[in-house]
This record gives sequence, structure tokens and C-alpha cells, in this order.
Amino acid sequence: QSNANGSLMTYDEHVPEIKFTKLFINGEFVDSVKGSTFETKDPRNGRVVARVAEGDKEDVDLAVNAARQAFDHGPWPRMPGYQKGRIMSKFADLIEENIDELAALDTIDAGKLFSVGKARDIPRAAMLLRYYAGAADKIHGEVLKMSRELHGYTLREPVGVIGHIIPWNFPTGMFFMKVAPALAAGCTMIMKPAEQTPLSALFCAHLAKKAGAPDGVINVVTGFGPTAGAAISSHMDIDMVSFTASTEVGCKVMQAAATSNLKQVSLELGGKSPLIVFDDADLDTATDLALAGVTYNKGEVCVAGSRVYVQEAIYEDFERKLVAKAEAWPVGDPFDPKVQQGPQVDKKQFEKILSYIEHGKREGATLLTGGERLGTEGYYIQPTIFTNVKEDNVIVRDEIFGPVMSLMKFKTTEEVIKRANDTRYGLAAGILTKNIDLANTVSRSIRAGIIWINCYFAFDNDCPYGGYKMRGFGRDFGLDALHKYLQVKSIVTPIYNSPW
Ligand code: TXE
Repeated sequence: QSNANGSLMTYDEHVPEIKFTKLFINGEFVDSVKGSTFETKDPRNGRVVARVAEGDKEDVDLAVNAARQAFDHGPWPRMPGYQKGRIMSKFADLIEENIDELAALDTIDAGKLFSVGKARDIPRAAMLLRYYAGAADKIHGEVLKMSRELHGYTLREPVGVIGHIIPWNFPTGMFFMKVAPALAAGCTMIMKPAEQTPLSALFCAHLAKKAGAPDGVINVVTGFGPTAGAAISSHMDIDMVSFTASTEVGCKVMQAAATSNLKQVSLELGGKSPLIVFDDADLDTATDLALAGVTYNKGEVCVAGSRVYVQEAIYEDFERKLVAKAEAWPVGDPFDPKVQQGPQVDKKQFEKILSYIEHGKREGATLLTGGERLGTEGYYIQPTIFTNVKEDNVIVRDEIFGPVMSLMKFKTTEEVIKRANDTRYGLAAGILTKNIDLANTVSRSIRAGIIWINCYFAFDNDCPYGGYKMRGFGRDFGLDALHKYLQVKSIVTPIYNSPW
């Protein structure tokens, strides 16, 4: 097993040169109005990777103005769909030509596994662009069946200027999850990446320009939440804010939207997803999925399967196998191809996770394995499994956003449905059983936006993604996300003489 010690320097040959650190406004890289910058750090060791322009309200104003001009007078919203699709496909080609560099930027900014970035995150970003490129010339309304002698039809028109605010756990993935459908819809936009992970968004802005996106269509303002982020959510000239991150900040964004210009809001917020393992499930597959469910991307995933419910007949065997696998789980330098779990994104998140672990111990939960940092440098945490937890324990209720699992035993289907639904979130759930009737019953009984039966983390471009309850509203991915960036206009005309 690798750990944080000893391997850090070995992989530094992958660290790319940082080429873009300025704001991207109206097709140009520019300094912030105040000229201020902030540090972005490598979570493998806490070292400063680059200083990046710190955007604030004045910079957001400039970016919004550029996006507004591009929307009101520029070619993008008026361009035939196939031409937009052609530029988006070129953008996808450029992503693919730069897979290594983009994956490395996300590794040094977010601590993500380089191998996974190369094999999944970045290629999928290109696939997503192509998915929406193909949809760009298939946007149409409907002919309406009117009850009188009227001809009615609908048009789908772009919402306008979009403010995207994204978190740090999938920097390139989230960038395209937001940008690709909005582009296909004909919107123009301001993207604010998380302050922890600004680098890949700036790199992608450069690729967008190279692909032929007209100036002002995509603007990137790097900076902090309470300043640049708040300037976006409260801006009077932004038509919609599309936000992904914590539930707490999501509430602030919605408030700011309501008290400014009542802009549309789409929120993708926290999660505390259950994985339910029935006693007929294959133990090897189930323990693999459970461990991956909480350690993938170091647990910094909103769909992390952090509450695992196992039926009592197999509980003891499940626990033994799971703990053995967790103890052999390779944690270490995310550039090492043998490693499965890198460092947490930053010191704040690292300390937050460790403090939840301490809270779990204090609440009387049994720590089966893990519970400590790994090494002395960087933000590495052991895969951690608690049992003997109660539903009202803080570690069972709160989103920890780290490699920390609560493992629980259940007896009946009715009981587990009730317990799985006992959360303020409703994003995802996993069900492991060979009994199709049981899987169908449980999947319809769980109040969550995505249910995986005998799998976990099975995402696809065409599969809408979002949640119930305090997880927020609106969907990413699929045609639902495209429609989110479109609004419907009804047009009505008399067929014969005007009845009015
Ligand atoms: O998120 P924040 P943080 C959860 C996870 C994590 C917790 C805190 O539980 O531990 O949130 O993470 C911008 N107006 N998720 O503090 O604060 C900010 O600049 C407008 C779940 O990093 O929500 C950044 O771009 N914007 C999650 C983004 O919001 C504001 C992913 C994230 O910041 C703002 C990440 C404001 N007032 C964290 N304040 C998921 N759903 O996947 C901050 N921001």
C-alpha cells in the first residue's frame, strides 16, 4: 500500500506548466480590475502552484456586460444549430488533444487521480460536448391543439445570460456539465470556478476561443464565493444562476436571486446517499461497490454512498470483507497509477473530515478501521468505517464529503426504506439484490433523483442528474439540462378572422 510519504516527489514530472492565470473576459485574458491575485495550492503537499487573478464585483460586471452584448447582439444565439454544434465539436476535439494537461491540472488543483482524469473525467467532458453539439440543431417547440379557431405553437428560446458557480470536486467535469448544454441552448455565460480549483476552467476558456466560440460567449471569472460568487447571484443583468455546491450556500444563492432580479435558479446541493445491501447480494461485488462508493474521488462526491445498510443475515461477513478491503486500499500520490485515493482538496476540507471523525468517536460510534490522517505532508485520510451508529448521529446525518462510511444493519425492507429516506437530502441511492421485484419496489420508494440497482456511480450523458428535498432542483445532464437553459414562448394567431 502506498501512502502519502515517500512518493510525493517521484511524480512531479507530470506537473504541467501553468499557462493561464488571468480572468477570461470577452475573449481576452485580463488582470482583475483591482490587480489582486490569490494562491492555488497542491493538496499533495500544500505548496503554492500558481497565483490566479482574483475577480470581484467589478470584474463580474465586465464579464456580464460582455455576455450581455454577446447575447443581445452577437452571433451565438442567432447561429444555426448545426454551426454551433460544429464549434462545440471542435471544442471537444481540443479537449481530447489536451487530455494529459487537463487531467494534470485537476490533479494538482484538486488531488484527483490522474489516471481517472485521463480515462474518465476529461474524455467524458469531450463526449458531453459532442452529446449537446448533436442536440443543438434539434431544438424545437410544439404545435398546440387549441380549443378555438386559433393556430398556436411554441418556440424554445435561450434563457439568456447564465451565471454558473461550480465547486472543486470535478473541476473540468463540472465546467462542461454546465457549459455544454447552455452553449447548445444558445446562451452566453459567466463561469466562476471554485477558488480551490481555478486552473482547468481558464485552460478550457482558451480552448473555447481556439475552437471558434465568439467573444463574450464564455467568460471565466476566478475568485471567491462571498465576493465574485455573490456578485453573480445578485446581479441584475444575469437571467439565471446555475449553482452546484453546498446546501448552505445554495440557500444564499437563491435568496440573492430572489432579492435582486428574480433570476431563474438551478441548485445541485449536498447529499448523504444510502447504499442498501440485501442478503442475496454477491458479497464480493457488494463490498467492492460499498468501498468505491465512499472512497471514489476521496469521498468528495455528492452521490457518495456514505450510509451503507446491510441486511442482518450477511452483516458479519460483509463487515469482515469490507474492513479487509479498506485496509488494503491504496491511498497516496494521485499521479501514482496504482493509487485509488488521493489527498482531500485542501486543508479546510481535510480538517472538516477529521473533525467529523472525532465527532463520531465522541458520539460513541465504533471505529472499525481508519480514522487518521496518512503521512505527515498533504491532506491524505485513511478510508474510515464506523459502525454502531444511530440515525440521529451527526456522522449519519451530515454530508462529510470525505472517505467516511456509516455501516448499519437492518432486518426488513419496510424498515430500510424508512431509514434510507430519513435524510434532508435526496440525491442518489444504491440497491444491491438479485430479486427484481424487491429492487423495483425499493427504487420507487426511495425519494431520490437517481437510483442505481446492482451498480453505483453509473452516470451517462443522457441520464438526468439531480435531487429531491434539500438537494435542490433542476437537472444536469441529458435533455433535461438542455431544456433548463431554454424557455418556452407561445405564439398564437387566428386561423380565420380574428375572434377578438
Ligand atoms: O462549498 P461552498 P465549500 C459540500 C461539501 C463540502 C461543503 C463545503 O459537504 O464539505 O459543501 O464546501 C461558491 N455566493 N459540497 O465550502 O462554500 C464558491 O466560491 C455565491 C457539496 O467549498 O458551497 C465555490 O465556487 N457563491 C458539493 C462554490 O460556491 C458562493 C461540492 C462552493 O462553495 C458563495 C462541493 C456565495 N455567498 C461542496 N459562497 C456538491 N454538491 O457536489 C461560496 N460560493
